[in-house]
Amino acid sequence: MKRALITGVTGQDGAYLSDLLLKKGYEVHGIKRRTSLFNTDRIDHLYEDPHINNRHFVLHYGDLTDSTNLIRIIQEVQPDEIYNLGAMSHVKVSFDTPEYTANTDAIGTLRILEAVRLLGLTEKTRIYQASTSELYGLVQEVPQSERTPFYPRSPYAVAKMYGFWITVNYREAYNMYACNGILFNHESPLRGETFVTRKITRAVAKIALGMQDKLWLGNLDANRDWGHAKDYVEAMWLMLQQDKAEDFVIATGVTTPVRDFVRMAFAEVGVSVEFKGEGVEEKGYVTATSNPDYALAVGTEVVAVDPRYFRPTEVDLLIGDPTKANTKLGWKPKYDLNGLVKEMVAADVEIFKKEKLLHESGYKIKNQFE
Ligand code: NDP
Ligand code: GDR
Repeated sequence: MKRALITGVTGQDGAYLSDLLLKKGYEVHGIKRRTSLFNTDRIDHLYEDPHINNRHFVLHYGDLTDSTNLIRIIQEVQPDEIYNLGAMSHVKVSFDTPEYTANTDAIGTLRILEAVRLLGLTEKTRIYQASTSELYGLVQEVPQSERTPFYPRSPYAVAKMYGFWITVNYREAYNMYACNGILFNHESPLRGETFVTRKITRAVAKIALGMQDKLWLGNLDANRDWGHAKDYVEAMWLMLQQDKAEDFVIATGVTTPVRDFVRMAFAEVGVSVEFKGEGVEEKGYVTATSNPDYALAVGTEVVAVDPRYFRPTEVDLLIGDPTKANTKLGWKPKYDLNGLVKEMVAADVEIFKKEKLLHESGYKIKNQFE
């Protein structure tokens, strides 16, 4: 039985990857942080009682900023594969916490590689590093491939650039099986609530159900190559099953502006939205509704721009070229953007329908101590 260790197991990708590896018969170990509230919502369905023998899913407390702890866990687990998914992963927040972001995302990657080297596991343990399309930053060429030069545009991307190159360096210097997946944006119903797609699908559900008036967004002109996280964790696994460690771009090859994602999400609840105005004055209005369950008045303003969500330096256009992954890994995404939006909106409508029902039955969801 193969043993995998996942950092960032409580995150979106950690949850989908754990699921995938368990289905493939792996013993999966995950590193989770100690937090004052439970942070295991996404993986609770995989939990196994610690009192049973031969568990297939084991969690360890740890943090990418603590070398001693990483060394101890890696020594204990002796993993065949490490997936380094843990990170301060929010681009906008990285401008507020640049030093912490560098410590976790850049030096954290070094700590993993160095632990494997110090423990003499370089021949046994294969390493996947979660690199990102944010490395491309200021547009140098489109579509972006493994050969496109990097120009990072945030403390997050600069930290991830160190992670990328230190992974390449350990591969070359110590002959380790270590590789980078340069993954473009990937989303799902498990996506963190402050990333733009999930922020949109949650707001669309709440607006349709009469629980929110308006969605405030930042840059509507940004273009992203959005895929489904389920497809992308499959690519991570494939990258560690090859004869030789290499770096791969994982993307759909289709790019879409944030504004169109908003339209597509509203369309899922039968609401047509059109945008008028420019820059911070741009607004989205309801132009028609086709589902009587979600009747909003034509002309209602449902989207507006708040410059608070602008970034000091932005990444305007991402569109990936996944040819190498298609040909060498045989990887092709199963989801398209329509399928992704449909699944995300449906999941959020379910969540807020339940919340609304509880509220209408007299249960207080928030402010329970008022
Ligand atoms: P999430 O933000 O959903 O998850 C991040 C995970 O990292 C969480 O489990 C989080 O723990 C953990 N974490 C944060 N800080 C630390 C730390 N100091 N020590 C240990 N763990 C920590 O990210 P995703 O699942 O979306 O992304 C996975 C990885 O892939 C990240 O490295 C991200 O930067 C990268 N990436 C993501 C892309 C995407 O579109 N999703 C695209 C390209 C790259 P907690 O739950 O406690 O917060
Ligand atoms: P990104 O994802 O920065 O690409 O990083 P995010 O969803 O945060 O932003 C995408 C684009 O949407 C614009 N935007 C907004 N973004 C947020 N979060 N909130 C808003 O209100 C809003 N309005 C407009 C942003 O300016 C941006 O252009 C994600 C993360 O998962 C990274 O960890 C990962 O490396 C990259 O994807 C690939």
